[in-house]
Amino acid sequence: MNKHDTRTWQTIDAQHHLHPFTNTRELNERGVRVIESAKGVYLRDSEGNRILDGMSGLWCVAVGHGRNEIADAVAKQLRDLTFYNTFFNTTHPPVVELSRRLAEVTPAQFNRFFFTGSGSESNDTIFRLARYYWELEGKPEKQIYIGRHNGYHGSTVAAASIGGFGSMHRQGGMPIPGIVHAPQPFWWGEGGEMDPLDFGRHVARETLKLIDQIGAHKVAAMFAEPIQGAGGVIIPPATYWPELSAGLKERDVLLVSDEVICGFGRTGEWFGCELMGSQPDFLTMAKGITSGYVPMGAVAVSDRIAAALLEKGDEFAHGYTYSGHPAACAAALATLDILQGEKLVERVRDDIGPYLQSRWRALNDHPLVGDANMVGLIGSLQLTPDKAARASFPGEANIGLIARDFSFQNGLVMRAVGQRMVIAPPLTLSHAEADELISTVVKVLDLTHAHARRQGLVN
Ligand code: PXG
Repeated sequence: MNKHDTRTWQTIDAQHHLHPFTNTRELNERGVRVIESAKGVYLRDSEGNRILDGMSGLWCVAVGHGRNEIADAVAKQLRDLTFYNTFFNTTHPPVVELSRRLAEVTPAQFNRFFFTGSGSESNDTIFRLARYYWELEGKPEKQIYIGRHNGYHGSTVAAASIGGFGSMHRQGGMPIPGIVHAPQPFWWGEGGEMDPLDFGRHVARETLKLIDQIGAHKVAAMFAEPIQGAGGVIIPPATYWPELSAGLKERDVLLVSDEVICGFGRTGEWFGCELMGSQPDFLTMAKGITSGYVPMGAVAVSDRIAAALLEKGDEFAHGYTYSGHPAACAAALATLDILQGEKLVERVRDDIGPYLQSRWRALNDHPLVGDANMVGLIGSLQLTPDKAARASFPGEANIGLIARDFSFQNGLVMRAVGQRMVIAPPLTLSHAEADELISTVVKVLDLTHAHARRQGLVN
């Protein structure tokens, strides 16, 4: 590969690259940042800046960057068996081994796995599979899917439709028919005068009411993230999941727990549904499954669904060339070895999680912070000009983007989702790195506060 200076990379990128979730015209005017290498929790850009990767790439590099164990396992696999499909009466050792290992780490009801290339493909797979399941069960009228406003499930057609992002629905004729969106358990923004616990119960009941209005006999499944990630790390009140999951069970509506962000230790449990206490029928997996080293997704299929497919089903007419790609399986196996060998899930639950959480929650004392919350190593900061009133900044103030830019300039990747700052650092984060993260966030908040004062947005 060529070696260029920053300016040259930017020029060529501006000429030839169409970026995801980006206004490429605006980006080209601004000039893109070039990340050249990474090790552990640190990135290095083409200007030689060292940046703490507070977002694990894009919620995925759970075991940290540049681990030889994974790189070596992938290289060896590419030499031993570059590719073979898993369609026509064939399998290969890494996909067999990975299926067994996933059965060990997922909740007890999951013992069968379908492989994909991404989280989006996984959700599109479930979209087809859950309807097929109900056909096999003699209930073909169970066709409707429940998604949530401000939920994110990917960018393919079904996944984007189930997700609740208006910006996505406005382009390309989405959502497709057969999907109804339920409210989100976002107390800060939508809880009004209600106490958070009451609000959690209220949103769960509203969701169940919506299902009853449609008729539960017509509803196939509900898709939901245990904690909404891309929507701004919305950690639901403790009452939400128990109420919702019991109500879905009563109505025989399947639950899809989208674990693309929450899975593989992010919340301090293997899967977010375990922390929230729901009993899903499907798990959507991607990102952390390979720690982002190689693209891969998977669908965990519960025993109940698998039994119907195996006993009553015909060929499931669905599959991807790269379903169970050997190199991706090798990356996933090496990732599981690290997660288990270094007890990273337990470390998030008992050590680095509680440590970062207590320092993060202390940010509630900052005048700009309305709500600082974190579970495991996934957290959010709600920015506000007035905590008591739970007020928002005017949209045109772009306060989140201002804070995000201060963060990058000061050596920390922290994302902005509207007026929420979100963070999900690698699970390998050390205590010293956590201290550095927090002191940079304090600096970013001070800079953003000073900016807001200059703009007359706060007193
Ligand atoms: N489900 C969830 C919960 C996700 O977070 C997907 C599905 C789709 O996965 P793929 O692998 O198809 O991207 C995701 C992806 C953001 C952002 O801005 C988040 C994701 C993707 C892109 C941007 O936070 N999550």
